[in-house]
Amino acid sequence: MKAYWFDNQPGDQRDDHDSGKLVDSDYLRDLGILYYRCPSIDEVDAIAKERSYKNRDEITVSPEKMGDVYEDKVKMFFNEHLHEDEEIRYILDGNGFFDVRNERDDWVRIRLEKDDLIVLPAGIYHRFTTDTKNYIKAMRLFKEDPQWTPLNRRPEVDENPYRQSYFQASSV
Ligand code: KMT
Ligand code: NI
Repeated sequence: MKAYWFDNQPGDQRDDHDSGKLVDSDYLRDLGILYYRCPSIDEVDAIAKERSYKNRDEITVSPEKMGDVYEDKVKMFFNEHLHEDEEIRYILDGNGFFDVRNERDDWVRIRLEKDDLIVLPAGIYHRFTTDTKNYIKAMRLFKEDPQWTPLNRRPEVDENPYRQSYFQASSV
């Protein structure tokens, strides 16, 4: 895992967009983001148990797996959105970026690799992309009744109660 401020430069979303300014783990914690290194599935199982996650699936995002729809999917994942539940991802192979907003609407880019597990809190605006290698395999963990629907950013979504609670809980 590596977290840094997004450079806001034009170019492919899959480029690094690394401004050179790192973001430390305390700041991620202030945003409500949890990060764990899980070298084996045992650590993932423990986190899932503690947080009452009962289900999981695996997704491979690559042109090989997705064929013609790959480019569209990658663009869709990159639409800024939030969820009314946490988003937990455990990286099984490959790489990808989660971009998360702070309260000033700056983007923090989080680069994930194999064995990284990330928990994004409900209500945080974020987006996802593969990198230039165009390959990631990830486990998605969810509770029995996942509130996974992405709510794309718009004025009504800013007023969403889960967004409001996130704002109150995060300390930046
Ligand atoms: C997401 O939440 O955008 C995804 O599930 C993308 C693939 S998982 C790394
Ligand atoms: Ni999401």
